[in-house]
Amino acid sequence: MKRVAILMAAVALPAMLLISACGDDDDDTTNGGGDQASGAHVEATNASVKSPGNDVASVYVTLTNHADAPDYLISAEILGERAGQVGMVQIHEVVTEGATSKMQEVEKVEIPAKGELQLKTGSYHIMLMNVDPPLAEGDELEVKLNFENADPVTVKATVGKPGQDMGATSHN
Ligand SMILES: [Cu+2]
Repeated sequence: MKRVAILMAAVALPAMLLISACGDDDDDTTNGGGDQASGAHVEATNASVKSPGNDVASVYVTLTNHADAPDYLISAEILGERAGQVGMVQIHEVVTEGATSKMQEVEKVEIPAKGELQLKTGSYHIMLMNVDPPLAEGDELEVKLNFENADPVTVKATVGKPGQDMGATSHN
Protein backbone atom coordinates (compact mmCIF):
# COMPACT_ATOMS: atom_id res chain seq x y z
CA MET A 1 0.00 0.00 0.00
CA LYS A 2 2.76 2.38 0.92
CA ARG A 3 4.47 1.90 -2.42
CA VAL A 4 1.27 2.72 -4.27
CA ALA A 5 0.87 5.95 -2.31
CA ILE A 6 4.41 7.07 -3.11
CA LEU A 7 3.91 6.25 -6.75
CA MET A 8 0.73 8.27 -6.87
CA ALA A 9 2.42 11.24 -5.24
CA ALA A 10 5.17 11.07 -7.83
CA VAL A 11 2.62 11.17 -10.61
CA ALA A 12 0.47 13.85 -9.03
CA LEU A 13 3.23 16.34 -8.28
CA PRO A 14 4.36 17.09 -11.86
CA ALA A 15 0.72 17.33 -12.89
CA MET A 16 0.09 19.93 -10.19
CA LEU A 17 3.13 21.94 -11.24
CA LEU A 18 1.90 21.85 -14.80
CA ILE A 19 -1.52 23.17 -13.77
CA SER A 20 -0.09 26.06 -11.77
CA ALA A 21 2.31 26.89 -14.58
CA CYS A 22 -0.43 27.56 -17.09
CA GLY A 23 -2.79 29.30 -14.67
CA ASP A 24 -2.06 32.81 -15.83
CA ASP A 25 -5.21 34.49 -14.58
CA ASP A 26 -4.42 36.64 -11.60
CA ASP A 27 -8.00 37.19 -10.54
CA ASP A 28 -8.58 34.25 -8.27
CA THR A 29 -12.27 33.47 -8.23
CA THR A 30 -14.22 30.34 -7.35
CA ASN A 31 -13.61 29.47 -10.98
CA GLY A 32 -12.12 25.99 -11.07
CA GLY A 33 -10.89 25.44 -14.60
CA GLY A 34 -8.52 28.15 -15.68
CA ASP A 35 -6.85 26.52 -18.63
CA GLN A 36 -7.32 28.38 -21.89
CA ALA A 37 -5.05 27.15 -24.60
CA SER A 38 -7.05 28.55 -27.51
CA GLY A 39 -7.66 32.02 -26.06
CA ALA A 40 -11.28 31.15 -25.42
CA HIS A 41 -11.90 31.77 -21.76
CA VAL A 42 -15.11 32.10 -19.83
CA GLU A 43 -15.11 33.10 -16.20
CA ALA A 44 -17.94 32.16 -13.87
CA THR A 45 -18.75 34.25 -10.80
CA ASN A 46 -21.57 34.84 -8.31
CA ALA A 47 -22.94 31.32 -8.57
CA SER A 48 -25.98 30.63 -6.44
CA VAL A 49 -28.80 28.12 -6.20
CA LYS A 50 -32.44 28.61 -5.35
CA SER A 51 -34.85 25.83 -4.58
CA PRO A 52 -38.41 25.94 -3.31
CA GLY A 53 -37.55 22.87 -1.26
CA ASN A 54 -39.03 20.26 -3.52
CA ASP A 55 -37.42 18.38 -6.38
CA VAL A 56 -36.45 21.37 -8.54
CA ALA A 57 -33.83 24.09 -8.24
CA SER A 58 -32.37 26.90 -10.34
CA VAL A 59 -28.69 27.74 -10.66
CA TYR A 60 -27.75 31.34 -11.35
CA VAL A 61 -24.29 32.49 -12.36
CA THR A 62 -22.58 35.36 -14.16
CA LEU A 63 -20.50 34.31 -17.16
CA THR A 64 -17.82 36.61 -18.55
CA ASN A 65 -16.40 35.89 -21.97
CA HIS A 66 -12.82 37.12 -22.33
CA ALA A 67 -12.51 36.15 -25.98
CA ASP A 68 -12.95 38.32 -29.06
CA ALA A 69 -15.66 36.02 -30.37
CA PRO A 70 -19.02 35.06 -28.89
CA ASP A 71 -19.16 31.82 -26.95
CA TYR A 72 -22.10 29.70 -25.89
CA LEU A 73 -23.17 27.95 -22.73
CA ILE A 74 -24.21 24.58 -24.14
CA SER A 75 -24.79 22.38 -21.09
CA ALA A 76 -24.25 21.95 -17.40
CA GLU A 77 -23.78 18.99 -15.12
CA ILE A 78 -23.60 18.35 -11.40
CA LEU A 79 -20.38 16.95 -9.99
CA GLY A 80 -19.36 15.90 -6.50
CA GLU A 81 -21.49 14.20 -3.89
CA ARG A 82 -24.75 15.45 -5.40
CA ALA A 83 -23.90 14.11 -8.85
CA GLY A 84 -26.19 11.11 -8.62
CA GLN A 85 -29.00 13.02 -6.93
CA VAL A 86 -30.05 15.32 -9.74
CA GLY A 87 -32.05 13.53 -12.39
CA MET A 88 -32.05 16.17 -15.09
CA VAL A 89 -30.12 19.37 -15.87
CA GLN A 90 -31.34 21.77 -18.56
CA ILE A 91 -30.70 25.33 -19.68
CA HIS A 92 -33.95 27.28 -19.41
CA GLU A 93 -35.27 30.64 -20.39
CA VAL A 94 -38.30 32.36 -18.97
CA VAL A 95 -40.83 33.40 -21.57
CA THR A 96 -43.41 35.96 -20.54
CA GLU A 97 -46.67 36.18 -22.41
CA GLY A 98 -48.93 38.80 -20.93
CA ALA A 99 -49.39 38.09 -17.25
CA THR A 100 -48.06 34.56 -17.36
CA SER A 101 -44.51 33.39 -17.61
CA LYS A 102 -43.25 29.93 -18.23
CA MET A 103 -39.90 28.26 -18.58
CA GLN A 104 -38.68 26.41 -21.59
CA GLU A 105 -35.51 24.59 -22.49
CA VAL A 106 -33.01 26.20 -24.83
CA GLU A 107 -30.19 24.52 -26.69
CA LYS A 108 -27.58 27.14 -25.85
CA VAL A 109 -27.16 30.71 -24.68
CA GLU A 110 -24.80 33.26 -26.18
CA ILE A 111 -22.15 35.00 -24.10
CA PRO A 112 -21.16 38.07 -26.14
CA ALA A 113 -17.54 38.66 -27.16
CA LYS A 114 -15.76 40.54 -24.34
CA GLY A 115 -19.12 40.57 -22.65
CA GLU A 116 -21.22 39.11 -19.93
CA LEU A 117 -24.23 36.85 -19.59
CA GLN A 118 -26.15 36.84 -16.35
CA LEU A 119 -28.19 33.79 -15.52
CA LYS A 120 -30.75 35.24 -13.15
CA THR A 121 -34.29 35.16 -11.86
CA GLY A 122 -36.81 35.70 -14.61
CA SER A 123 -34.27 35.03 -17.31
CA TYR A 124 -31.87 32.29 -18.31
CA HIS A 125 -31.02 29.75 -15.63
CA ILE A 126 -29.79 26.23 -15.19
CA MET A 127 -32.71 24.07 -14.18
CA LEU A 128 -32.24 21.08 -11.96
CA MET A 129 -35.06 18.58 -11.89
CA ASN A 130 -35.78 15.35 -10.08
CA VAL A 131 -33.53 16.43 -7.22
CA ASP A 132 -33.66 13.72 -4.57
CA PRO A 133 -33.16 14.35 -1.70
CA PRO A 134 -34.27 18.01 -2.01
CA LEU A 135 -31.75 20.79 -1.52
CA ALA A 136 -31.78 22.77 1.70
CA GLU A 137 -30.48 26.26 2.44
CA GLY A 138 -26.70 26.15 2.86
CA ASP A 139 -26.15 23.04 0.75
CA GLU A 140 -23.33 23.33 -1.74
CA LEU A 141 -23.45 22.15 -5.32
CA GLU A 142 -20.57 21.63 -7.70
CA VAL A 143 -21.73 22.73 -11.13
CA LYS A 144 -19.73 22.13 -14.27
CA LEU A 145 -20.49 24.49 -17.14
CA ASN A 146 -19.70 23.45 -20.70
CA PHE A 147 -19.09 25.97 -23.47
CA GLU A 148 -18.89 25.73 -27.22
CA ASN A 149 -15.36 27.17 -27.39
CA ALA A 150 -13.93 27.75 -23.93
CA ASP A 151 -12.84 24.99 -21.60
CA PRO A 152 -15.41 23.85 -19.06
CA VAL A 153 -15.57 25.72 -15.77
CA THR A 154 -16.64 24.21 -12.47
CA VAL A 155 -18.19 26.48 -9.83
CA LYS A 156 -19.41 25.90 -6.32
CA ALA A 157 -22.85 27.29 -5.68
CA THR A 158 -24.53 27.54 -2.31
CA VAL A 159 -28.25 27.12 -1.91
CA GLY A 160 -29.81 30.36 -0.70
CA LYS A 161 -33.12 31.10 0.96
CA PRO A 162 -36.08 29.61 -0.87
CA GLY A 163 -37.17 32.14 -3.47
CA GLN A 164 -40.71 33.39 -3.89
CA ASP A 165 -39.95 33.81 -7.56
CA MET A 166 -39.81 30.08 -8.07
CA GLY A 167 -43.50 29.70 -7.36
CA ALA A 168 -44.51 32.23 -9.99
CA THR A 169 -43.26 30.18 -12.87
CA SER A 170 -44.33 26.79 -14.07
CA HIS A 171 -42.95 24.11 -16.28
CA ASN A 172 -44.62 23.01 -19.44
CU1 LIG B 1 -36.48 26.47 -15.31
